[in-house]
Amino acid sequence: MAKKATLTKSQVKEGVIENLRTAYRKTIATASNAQIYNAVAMTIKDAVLDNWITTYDHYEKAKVKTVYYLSMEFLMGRFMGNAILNLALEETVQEALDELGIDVNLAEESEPDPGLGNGGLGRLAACFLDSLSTMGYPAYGCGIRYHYGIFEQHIENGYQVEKPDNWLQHGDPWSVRREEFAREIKFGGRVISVKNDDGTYHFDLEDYHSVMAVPYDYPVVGYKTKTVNTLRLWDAEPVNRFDLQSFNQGQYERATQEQNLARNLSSVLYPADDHVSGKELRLRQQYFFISATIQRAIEQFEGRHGRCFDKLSDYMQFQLNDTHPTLAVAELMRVLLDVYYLEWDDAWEITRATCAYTNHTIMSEALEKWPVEIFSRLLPRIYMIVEEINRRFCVNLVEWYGNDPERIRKMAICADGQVRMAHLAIVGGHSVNGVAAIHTEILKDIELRDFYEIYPEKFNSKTNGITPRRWIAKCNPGLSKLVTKTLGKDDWISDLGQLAKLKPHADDAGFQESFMKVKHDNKVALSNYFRSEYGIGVDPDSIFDIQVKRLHEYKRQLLCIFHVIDMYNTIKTNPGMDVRPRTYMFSAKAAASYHRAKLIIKLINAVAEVVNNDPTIDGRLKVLFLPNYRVSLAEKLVPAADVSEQISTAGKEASGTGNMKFMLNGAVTIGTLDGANVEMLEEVGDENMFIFGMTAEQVHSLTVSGNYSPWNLYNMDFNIRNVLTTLINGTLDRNHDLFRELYDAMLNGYNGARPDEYYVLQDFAAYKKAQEAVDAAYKDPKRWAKMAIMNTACAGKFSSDRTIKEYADEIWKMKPVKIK
Ligand code: 26V
Repeated sequence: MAKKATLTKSQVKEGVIENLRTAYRKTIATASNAQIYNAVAMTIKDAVLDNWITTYDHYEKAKVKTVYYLSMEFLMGRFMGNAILNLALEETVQEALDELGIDVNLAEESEPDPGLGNGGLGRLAACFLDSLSTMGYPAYGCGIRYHYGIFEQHIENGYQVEKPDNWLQHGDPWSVRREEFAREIKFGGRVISVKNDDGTYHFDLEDYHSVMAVPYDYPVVGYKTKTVNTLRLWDAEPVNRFDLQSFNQGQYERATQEQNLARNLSSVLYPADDHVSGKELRLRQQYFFISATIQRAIEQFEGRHGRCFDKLSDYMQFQLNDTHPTLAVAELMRVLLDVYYLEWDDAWEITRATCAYTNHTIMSEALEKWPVEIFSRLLPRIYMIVEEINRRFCVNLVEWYGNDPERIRKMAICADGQVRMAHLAIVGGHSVNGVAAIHTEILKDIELRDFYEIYPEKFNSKTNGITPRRWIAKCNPGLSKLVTKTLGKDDWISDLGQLAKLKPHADDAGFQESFMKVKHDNKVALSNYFRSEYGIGVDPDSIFDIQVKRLHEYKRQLLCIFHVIDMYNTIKTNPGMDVRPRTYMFSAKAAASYHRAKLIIKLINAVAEVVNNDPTIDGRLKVLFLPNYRVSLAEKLVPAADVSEQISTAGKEASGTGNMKFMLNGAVTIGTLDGANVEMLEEVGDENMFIFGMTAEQVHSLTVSGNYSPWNLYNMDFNIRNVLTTLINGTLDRNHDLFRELYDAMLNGYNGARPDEYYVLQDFAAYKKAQEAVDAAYKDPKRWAKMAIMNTACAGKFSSDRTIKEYADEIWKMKPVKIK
């Protein structure tokens, strides 16, 4: 069909009918929902293609500086609704589909939710891409086209059960396969030196195995702009599919081996974000997408600028999303040394000026370290380069500090039989950033202190953000309409600071009423969804209290469920108690191998079972565990929340981004002084947020002192004792022993861990008090409405547009580019 930058209603209609006909041999009457979705998606993608091409023609001609956001994870969420919003086609598509008798919602709900990430880190990458395009920064997101994303979570008998997520099953209408950019990626083998014409040498590999990396490009459409950037996901294919000869020459075994290598490589996302397992396949995945990305980027540079590699960093920046893409440092060195024959010192200077590293966690279990044995066998040339980087770095350390073996062992890139990726990323780049102010301070003061001492100029902070397109405009049309009506225009969607203009309306009775009506409508919509999806009813007049995020001990889902148990106990002994009815909603995936996290899921379900079926509770408490937390579920929950639970042990949550989504949508936060909560408090003020618990400093000194004794709390605090007893007295399970592990973990420590490592009991009393304050505030509708409005009004800082501008100004030194 005709390709135009924007679509008319009749073009949408024709496109859908035509795509159904040509792709599926179907009509609207006979097509399945998935087919209809695909046909609509293809129509919308068609409308994007011209701008996509124009954008890259312009980038090529103007030789623009480009950022490569390198990430193992992109948790994009559904494409279609977002593309329709950003193209300003909502009404057109709605009307066209209405006239065709297609339900837009049904079409949108038929899109699989691509779960190519674990949690915050992957979702942040997706929000960043939206902001990059919206603000006009030339950018690529580069990652892996996993055939299976994060597992689908089912709950069976209260337990998490993982099922494969076959998101590509019905096709992939947003991607364009770019076979012309396929590149060979080499693993294993032996390093050999090869004589150059001028008598010098360079290194190469022989007897290696290889796979082809084939890029699939996905459009990233800017909001109401012409810019369309690219998310480039690399898929692995066997080399012999391109080179049938090796097959014919009887190298059957080798060919099958390489088939398998390819099949495994891009098959599945590693579904754990809590610890590193040192699995070889993950290292393979990392080198696979990094080598492909770097090879292609350097070729593109050469095409535009020739071999003036001393200017490389003026034209491209590689942002490393955590340590997962850190091989970029060594791979860029390899290409400059072995392909273009640069001198080490020149290559090193260029590499350091081009790479920048973002740290997303201070949980030491999640720091990536690779056994030298695996690393050197799988990537022998890369390992040589890393060793040389390490050797030179250690020589520098001796120059700076004298011969101090302990310091060298602590700071080296290779030590104790391991390659430490964070050290490589810090040494091999020009920037190290944390993702919220408090997080960066902890990195500088504690976690990365030694490195801060030698490279203070590299350290900087970039508080995370979320894209207002998906996280209010798309997911909360009611609130968006109200904001637009109140501010007169809708340009706040790409200039979120303007929400501050709502502040004067926070006391206005009329505005309060409209605002709370939107919230109530969203709660009703969510209740209806629960009824149709799970067959459960919830009271939209109850407080919607929501904790959704990965399941981790440090995030303290336990604290929240302990409070529910405490409320339950309290109402049971005090049946006339006057509390606002509350619906507690949890949703969280646990890493498949994280036993404790899975037990906590079982506990939440066990509490739900008891509380929801106890007639004395009489609707005052309700507990839901919503299976399969994912972006599209978050989009339904966030607009309906009254209370947002952000209750991690202070000092442990690097930033959090769910906290920002809830704030933006007018939920009030109950939270600790952790991550970005600290900055949310600065924006919204303590009269509009419920802050409780120990500070990061207090947590740190209590830990260092070794003086924490949960038994004292148990003995002194009746409520705590009662909660813990409930875990083992048969209330929650008949055999009494299911939750004894949690009981022991709290009081005695379990399997060598410290008792109550995350200070759930220590913060319990403060949390309970804060929850009482929540209850009291909710009883006063005007006060609550004002708080809710102020949260939305003060959320402007947390737009990822602001974050990206800071990265561009301070790290990448880039300017936006206008596409005409
Ligand atoms: C670590 C690992 C370890 C090895 C196995 C696979 C894997 C996958 C992911 C990770 C890193 C998890 C780090 C992460 O998601 N951090 C979150 O980043 C958010 C965005 O900056 C931030 O808001 C959250 O506070 C932080 O927990």
